[in-house]
Amino acid sequence: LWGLICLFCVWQDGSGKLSRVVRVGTRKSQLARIQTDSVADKLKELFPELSLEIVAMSTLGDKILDTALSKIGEKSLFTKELENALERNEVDLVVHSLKDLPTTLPAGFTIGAVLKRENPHDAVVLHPKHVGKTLETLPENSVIGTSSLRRAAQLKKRFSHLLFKDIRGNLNTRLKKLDEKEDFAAIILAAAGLGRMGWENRIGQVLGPEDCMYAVGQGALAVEVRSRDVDILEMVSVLHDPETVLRCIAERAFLRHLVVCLSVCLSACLSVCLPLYLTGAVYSLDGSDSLKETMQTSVSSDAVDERVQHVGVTATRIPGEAQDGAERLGVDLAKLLLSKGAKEILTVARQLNDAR
Ligand code: DPM
Repeated sequence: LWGLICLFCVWQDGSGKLSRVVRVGTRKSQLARIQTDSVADKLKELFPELSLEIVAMSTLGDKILDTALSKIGEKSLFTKELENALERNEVDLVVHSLKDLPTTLPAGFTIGAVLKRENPHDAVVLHPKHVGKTLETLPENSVIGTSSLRRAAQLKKRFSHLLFKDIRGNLNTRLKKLDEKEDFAAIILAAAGLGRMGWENRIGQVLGPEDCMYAVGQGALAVEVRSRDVDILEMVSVLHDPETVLRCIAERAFLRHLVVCLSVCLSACLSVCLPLYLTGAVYSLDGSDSLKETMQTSVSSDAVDERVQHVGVTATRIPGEAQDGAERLGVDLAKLLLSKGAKEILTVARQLNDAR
């Protein structure tokens, strides 16, 4: 392993000095920069001789700020430009939130590292005048800002005294819209993103799975690389957190199976623990129709490394058998929900959302 890494790091230039610059692509938002810097710092710690350069770029998702996310739809909105830069060799790796990465990556790319998951839950950020309240105690007809169909569907059903409206923009923009106007009583954001921004103190309430199940991959960072770039793949693979990898393979397999079967782009939601228990659910847009099931598998782990992708993830250091088991769990759970009518719920949800 070290032989390989050093071969890659030690690149002789004309002057005989060590120089191999690894370029790291990122979006320009503050959250994206923080996430990228945290991964770059870890790489520098593990490979002190490595020279890293951060390349920041805007993506389509950053430019279209006035349309509901669910309308402009594709998850690749935030990742396409970065993948183009990877393809053109302008950058060597890209740091993403795993939940923003489609479950099927374009050919030639793979997720070379999934880092240890932070708090995967969603959180309520309250307007300053409502501090101390919860979703339950907010006044009748209070407006909650979220562009996530997943969050709105679950919360509408549970907190029927509240109204839900789209809110767009990066985290800084959203907090500003919340604090400086009277449009929203609260907004819903991922606890992980708030934590990375240093805004934990704005969290009024963390939503457990009984209130709002989190999205596939939420709270974990992923490093996307060219799948043929064995040196970079080998280098970033030390960042993998085995438990997070297995959980996220199960989650992504679940979502991919639903998406492939239905060709819908709706988030399904779930939570996992080891030994792998996977709870998955699908919801109609207003949450009135839903299906939720839990399945489990024991992930045995004796098999050897292999460079096989599991829902886009390459994790050579994690036993292939365990990854297979996690992927099967996700697919089986999706099949179970489909057999109980998930297809009908998601098809209607999709039609209604398209017509909004
Ligand atoms: C995806 C969704 C959202 C992001 C949809 C969902 C939230 C959109 C919104 C797929 N990507 O979760 O149902 O609130 O309008 C995103 C955030 C993070 C990664 C911000 C957030 C940070 C947390 C993480 C946007 N992507 O969800 O509050 O790394 O998991």
